[in-house]
Amino acid sequence: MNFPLPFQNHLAWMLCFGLLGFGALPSGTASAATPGDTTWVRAHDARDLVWNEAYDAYGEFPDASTSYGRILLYFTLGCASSGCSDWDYTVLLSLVDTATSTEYELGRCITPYGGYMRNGLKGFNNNWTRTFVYDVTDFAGLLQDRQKLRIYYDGWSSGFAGTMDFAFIEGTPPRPVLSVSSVYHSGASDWNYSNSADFESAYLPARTLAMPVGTSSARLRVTPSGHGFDNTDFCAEFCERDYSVRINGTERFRQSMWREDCGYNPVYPQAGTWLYDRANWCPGAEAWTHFHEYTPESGAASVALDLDIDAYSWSGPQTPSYLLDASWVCYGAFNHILDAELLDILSPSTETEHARFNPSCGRPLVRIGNNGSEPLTSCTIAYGIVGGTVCYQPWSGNLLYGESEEVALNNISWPDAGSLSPRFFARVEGPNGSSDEVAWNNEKQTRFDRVPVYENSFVVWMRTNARPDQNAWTIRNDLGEVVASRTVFDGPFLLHEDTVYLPDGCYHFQLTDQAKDGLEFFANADGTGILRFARTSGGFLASFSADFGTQLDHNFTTGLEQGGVNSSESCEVTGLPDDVGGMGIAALTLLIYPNPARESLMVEWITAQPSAGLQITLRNLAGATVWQRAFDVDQGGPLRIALDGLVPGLYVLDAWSGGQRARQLVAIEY
Ligand SMILES: [Ca+2]
Ligand SMILES: [Ca+2]
Ligand SMILES: [Ca+2]
Repeated sequence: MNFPLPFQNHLAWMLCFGLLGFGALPSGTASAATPGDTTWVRAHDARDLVWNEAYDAYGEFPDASTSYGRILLYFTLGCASSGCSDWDYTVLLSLVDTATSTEYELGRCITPYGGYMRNGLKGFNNNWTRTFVYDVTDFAGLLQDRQKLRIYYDGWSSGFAGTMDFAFIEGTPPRPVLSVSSVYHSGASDWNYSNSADFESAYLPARTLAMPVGTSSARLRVTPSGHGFDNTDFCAEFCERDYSVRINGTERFRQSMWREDCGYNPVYPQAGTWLYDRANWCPGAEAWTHFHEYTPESGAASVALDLDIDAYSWSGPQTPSYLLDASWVCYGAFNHILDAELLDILSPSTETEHARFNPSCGRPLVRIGNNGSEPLTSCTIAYGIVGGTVCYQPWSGNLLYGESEEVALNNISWPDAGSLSPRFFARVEGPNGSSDEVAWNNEKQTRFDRVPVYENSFVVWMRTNARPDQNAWTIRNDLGEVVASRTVFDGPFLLHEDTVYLPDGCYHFQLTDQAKDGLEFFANADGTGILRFARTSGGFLASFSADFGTQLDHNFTTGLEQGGVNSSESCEVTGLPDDVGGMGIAALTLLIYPNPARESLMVEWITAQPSAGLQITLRNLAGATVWQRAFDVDQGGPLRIALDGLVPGLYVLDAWSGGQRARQLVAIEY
């Protein structure tokens, strides 16, 4: 069925798994009714989920009068008031449109083997929570006024708890939603796969989907998960299969229903087989939603769509089954041509999602994306510690609408991390050398923890288990260069003591396991290994969980606190716009006076005020930065640069604002 949505209220973000860091929130300050302002709505508040049933609550959502650029569902899973269950159960989150009795799935996650959380073992206790974030902007037309929100807990023993928080971020969406249709929806009913023909005719028949007048693009969002395994093919939980989608008779999309990162789950270790890869889910993690973009023929009023799971046969006591949800969303024309986004700060971060490689002292890692209709081919990423030196790094690539990319940034000036509660920020500027049409999604900030400090020389103290051939470790410096490693071990159940000497700096230790089952796992016969760092003088510096799955990552410094590390990279140099006036970089027209200058230098823009903040750097002719500062957009002009303490001579002034740059030689006199 098709439900027309009366309001242009949508943002389509094709995240590979619809997750954003909870702490990586937009950094804009709130004021009345401006883009980026966020309205929060809570629908379930630590609701105990203790039996296999639907838990309903009503959300009081904003009315249709305000436009939202994005709507996110933050679902926080925790232990029930009676404690966490031992088992991995499916949790389905949905909106129930009571007018049509249609249930729209908004997200799906699987509980962890929660005995560890309940019992206070392995670093967990009853206060454990994990927040999953789902982009539900496609359902904007339904998330209005009073609506029924459902948590279906597919578990048979107590229990877990769930909280639903919706964030409505004001703004104009990239393209308006014209309609959203539920195409396939199992809900919590297992769809049994006896054989392909029966399965397809019963659950996944071909559909004809109407498209409203004005549809210029559409997408299919599909969330599948496979369950059951007591059969010859271990299907559908432990067998990798594809689904394919035909539109008007032609196969347009093919997608594996598999997650191969369960052994790198940030919620670890757990009881049970937490590290086995599965059919699009992991215990304690979310089921991924796959997004398929489609451009219909101009004027087409409908499409014929058919989703099929690849045919297979099996035998044995347990029938494979699937939970599957698919929605079809039709959109009007794009609202923005150029809209880059800072999607996530992966490192430094305190997010559970990124806990495997944080805290960090090394290169920051961010994810940028394109929400505009024009491919994003370049931008500048400004970043650093809030209130400290601003670093700039140019990025180039080719991101189509909805695509994203991780970007490793050059090291930041960690001495700026000296404040009590430092925050890190990253911001995209100047997409394709031009102005960004949507400002609210350009910047995010994170809080972060310090890494531990070790002595310059210590011992990597590792006892192998029965399968040392699966393991190797490396230590890399902050440039990513391997400075110590062991890739071959002398034999099983042997202690290896490797003394390393590391000059003052930031380092990344990594231990890998090709079998993805760590140095200890209850469900194999490999016995138990041990990994510790030890002092050369005796005693241990650090101990690590042997039950780590795929890979163990650990960042640390030697000799200095994190805040004292001077990176061997310099972000100021990297970010200098040496190609001012070159291709793709618009000139920023500034008036810089007087020149020569004595006590101060004034900077004023000649034409329009810059749309992004203005950064100004002064370098001497040896290339050393002698003065640097970022100005807010609304600072107004002219800006005054005090020249106190600068020796007379020639200096290079560089100014950036978004994708616009200016450079001028200035002289300072006595
Ligand atoms: Ca089918
Ligand atoms: Ca933007
Ligand atoms: Ca192993």
